[in-house]
Amino acid sequence: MRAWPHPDVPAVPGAACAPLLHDTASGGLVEVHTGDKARLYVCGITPYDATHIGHASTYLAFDTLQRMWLDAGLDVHYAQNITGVDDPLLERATERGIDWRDLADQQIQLFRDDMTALDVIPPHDYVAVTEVITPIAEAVERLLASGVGYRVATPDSEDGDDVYFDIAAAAAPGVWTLGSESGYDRALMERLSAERGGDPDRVGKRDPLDPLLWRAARAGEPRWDSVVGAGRPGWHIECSVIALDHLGTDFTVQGGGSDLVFPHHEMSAGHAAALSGHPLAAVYSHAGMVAYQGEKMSKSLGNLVLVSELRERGVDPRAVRLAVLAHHYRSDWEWTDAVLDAAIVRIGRWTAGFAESSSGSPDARSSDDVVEAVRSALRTDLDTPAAIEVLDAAASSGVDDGELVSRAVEALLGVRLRAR
Ligand code: 5CA
Ligand code: ZN
Repeated sequence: MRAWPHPDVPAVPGAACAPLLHDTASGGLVEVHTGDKARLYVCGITPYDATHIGHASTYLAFDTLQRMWLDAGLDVHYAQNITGVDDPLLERATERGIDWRDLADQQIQLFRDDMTALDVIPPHDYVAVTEVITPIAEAVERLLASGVGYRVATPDSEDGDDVYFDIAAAAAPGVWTLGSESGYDRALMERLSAERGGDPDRVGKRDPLDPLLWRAARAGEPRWDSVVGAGRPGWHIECSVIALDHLGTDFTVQGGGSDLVFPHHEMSAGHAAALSGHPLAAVYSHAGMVAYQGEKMSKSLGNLVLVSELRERGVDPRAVRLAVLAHHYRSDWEWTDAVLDAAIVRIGRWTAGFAESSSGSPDARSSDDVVEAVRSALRTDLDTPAAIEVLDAAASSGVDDGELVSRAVEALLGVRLRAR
């Protein structure tokens, strides 16, 4: 699938090194050992109500990570999926009386336009699940053959039975066992499984937490013929197969919002381990949830602030970006008009503060030092609020090389201050 255009990312002189990142699996900050390459997978949208500020915030978190890697001179390979067929998308299309494929196409295009406006670096591989049904079905077949997949009687389908993943059979200590990514206890897993697309009450499963690998076709639902029968893939196997096909095993970072820690990333890691014998990723990284009007911004609640609506209102996309970056990516925070207003003011101050070099002024700071302080803040788990604080202070005192600081702001925070 076509992604979107690559923004300019200027090179910044000076020494740079790759960031330390919080890893959900180990619970601490880790130095990601990458050699000269970094491989990143970030879970993409389910295209039925894109792009709200919560989505934008998650993609901006991993954009900051990628910018730090590029600054450190690493060769980055980034893959992202599109969950182009899934129950909520089908339900929304039915509600609106349109074909689910048309709804997905519209929303994917809106997402591309929003990511372009926000200067988010595109993935190299942008893959819709609908493009890779065959390799996914083949992976399910391999799991069935190895005894990690099993069929559950599905009387409401005329096309065979659903296939589930046997968590216990897949356990491989040191590679993956239930909880090795999330660290959650069983009670929490059961609650989250029920809330986030699982079906713990499905009769015939070996363990209530076993996730769906393949859904046998039901009347009126999208279906593909495949080696495991007619139907469509489960959710987690989609990301495992796309990630393995494009990045291989043991890639650097698996990312997404914290609502994906369980079951999605836990089970994606489990499926990948069962398919490959290796861990999916070295680090599991999660962005906090953005709320609006007191609750998590979500399509199902409908409390959305859409990037496209802000753009239509004439809001500067750079301000949207900076408003998001004013929050640490791992924190949960709330979008308000005040957050946006503060970012608009900040862009004005930075533009004025770094428009010229104030080398004659006694208070002017060394731009080299400012850039190093920004890098150092970002190096510690992508601390964008700390980087912004450094830049606020530098914009008020003046700097000896405004062009250098503007260049660093554009490269590392993705906010262009210089006129082209
Ligand atoms: N298609 C799946 C992932 S395979 C999915 O979760 N799609 S989504 O459209 O619901 O979300 C896209 C990304 O935005 C995910 O990484 C999700 O964790 C993140 N996200 C969703 N809501 C929020 C929110 N309120 N705040 C921060 N991130 C969010
Ligand atoms: Zn995913």
